[in-house]
Amino acid sequence: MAELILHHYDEAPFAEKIRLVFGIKSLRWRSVIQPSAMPKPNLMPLTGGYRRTPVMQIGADIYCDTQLIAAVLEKQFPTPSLFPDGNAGLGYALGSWAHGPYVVTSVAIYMGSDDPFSGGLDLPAHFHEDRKKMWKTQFDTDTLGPRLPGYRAQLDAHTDFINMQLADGRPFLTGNQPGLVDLHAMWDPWFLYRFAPSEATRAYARFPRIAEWMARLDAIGHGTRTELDPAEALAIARAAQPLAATGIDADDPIGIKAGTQVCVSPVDYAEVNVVGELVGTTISTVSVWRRDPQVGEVVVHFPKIGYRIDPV
Ligand SMILES: N[C@@H](CCC(=O)N[C@@H](CS)C(=O)NCC(=O)O)C(=O)O
Repeated sequence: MAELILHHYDEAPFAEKIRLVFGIKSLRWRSVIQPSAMPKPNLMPLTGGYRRTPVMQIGADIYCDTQLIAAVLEKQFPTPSLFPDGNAGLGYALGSWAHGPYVVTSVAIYMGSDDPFSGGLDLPAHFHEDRKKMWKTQFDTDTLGPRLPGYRAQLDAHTDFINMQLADGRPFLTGNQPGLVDLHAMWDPWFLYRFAPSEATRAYARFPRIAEWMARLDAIGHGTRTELDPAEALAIARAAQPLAATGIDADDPIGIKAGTQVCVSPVDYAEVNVVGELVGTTISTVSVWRRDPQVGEVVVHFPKIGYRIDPV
């Protein structure tokens, strides 16, 4: 199999989720650092416009969204499993909680707090404006101020779920081993401690088990990471052929024929039309073929949950 390449940046909490998957499974992977805000000239040729982080590349196959990336890695590298308690369906389903109300709450707190750079991270000057535009489907950043107490109350209620799981002294949320449920749940503390530390202190200081659990997750590490130049990643895609098309799932209710030009877009935020030829669907994924002058033929894969598929 071609190398696993992760397009990411160190500060991205969604990327941390996948770095921890690499850690849990002790995988070797190549790290391509992409900008934390637009423009992303070395990513667009691969994704056709999708800008979110992370993106996983295996040769000329491009996997968008951590829901799909985690599922692909679980399939290719089943042990140790991301579902140590065996509840894969529940583990994947919790992604819709994590990526929806849970994450949006913390991002709103960060965006609405007085100083968006309070975490002292090395962010570009236009980061706040970039994120304001990106999150506009979920909230209007300029009017968040008076709503912050409400968002903080929401966050505390979500945090309480985590605390409940840890209350019996177990090391990880589903038992003795870490899994995808931990990675869904760690997003908000991981993000807030880095991007809005005073908000993190307010939210988590009274839950000492959360800091202990975060330290255990941190100790997992990221597997074996070696850096790769973005231009080399583009060259790898150019030299590779995408996997053979799987065709349309026999029970697919979308009713679009293989070979049709379609556009795929996230529906929650950072909407963009990735245009290509529909080459495959499964019950949970959609794949589009594209040709790009810089990378030749690539297939871009998305999960169906959280994405819209329309004929062009
Ligand atoms: N549902 C997506 C969300 C990814 C996401 O929102 N990532 C953040 C970074 S942690 C992002 O894309 N920020 C804007 C950017 O990196 O351009 C996933 O699970 O991968």
